[in-house]
Amino acid sequence: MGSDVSHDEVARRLRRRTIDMLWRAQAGHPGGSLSAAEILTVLYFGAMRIDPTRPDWADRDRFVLSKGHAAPIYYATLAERGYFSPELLTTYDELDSMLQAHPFVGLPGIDTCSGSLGQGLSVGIGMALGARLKGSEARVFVLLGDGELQEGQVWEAAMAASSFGLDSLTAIVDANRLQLYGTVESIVSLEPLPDKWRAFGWNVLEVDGHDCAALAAALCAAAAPEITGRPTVIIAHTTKGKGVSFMENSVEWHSAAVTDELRERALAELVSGAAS
Ligand SMILES: Cc1ncc(C[n+]2csc(CCOP(=O)(O)OP(=O)(O)O)c2C)c(N)n1
Repeated sequence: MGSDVSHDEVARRLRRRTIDMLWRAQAGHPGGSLSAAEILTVLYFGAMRIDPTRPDWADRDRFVLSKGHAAPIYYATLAERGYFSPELLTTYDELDSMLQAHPFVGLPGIDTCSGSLGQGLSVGIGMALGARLKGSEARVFVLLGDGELQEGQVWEAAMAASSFGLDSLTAIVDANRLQLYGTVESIVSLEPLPDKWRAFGWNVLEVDGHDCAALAAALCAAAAPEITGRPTVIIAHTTKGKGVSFMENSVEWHSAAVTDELRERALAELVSGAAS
């Protein structure tokens, strides 16, 4: 990690910054931001080969936040990693801010726009093919929501990625079991999800998406030399709203405004680690 701060502590800081951004803006997506805290921490403070002082470095690893509505925790991660000042986070969702509700290129560290669900894996394929053409060893990581997997384009991309033998591509599914309207299972079932990815030619790993060591090990395994010619998907089992008790497993907190009182409660829990 390059510092003595633990991954868990970084994830907690990202959650606190996220709550503050959402409170200030009185808008945004808490649940799907909080579920991804450890995933982003392990990527940006361990797995990815990046240099925040050179965001345009040609051989950097690439990240695509396909579930673009989780922008707040993404911005918090980039700030925490040193791409820009954390002060900029106070402008989240303001008119003319670089930190819009969904990511767009222009902010240091962001390689692609996102927000329209279903498209990010296709973008990641393009990045991985581009790196291959240039002889670059850059790896590409794409974070998808499980509700997002209900978009057909994801499966077209999944088919293409294995057909192209893109072993430099890793998809991570933030499998928090909820989407906007309810449980993923009750709306359009994805099961058996690991078998589906396998049938599409992918190497499949499953982990507890809040266990930083397990996530780090899975990301390492995805890059192992024996995984040749196949992309890897990591199905990360997570809790929507993780870290704030009243947001956990709550579809109401997919998108909702954080009041002054709830901000205080959330921040207090994120100091003490009161939620499960
Ligand atoms: C193409 C498209 N349709 C609808 C939406 C609106 N939308 C935003 S978030 C969301 C639910 C996504 O669920 P999931 O992928 O599980 O995300 P998470 O639970 O991790 O927040 C929807 C339908 C969108 N952004 N893009």
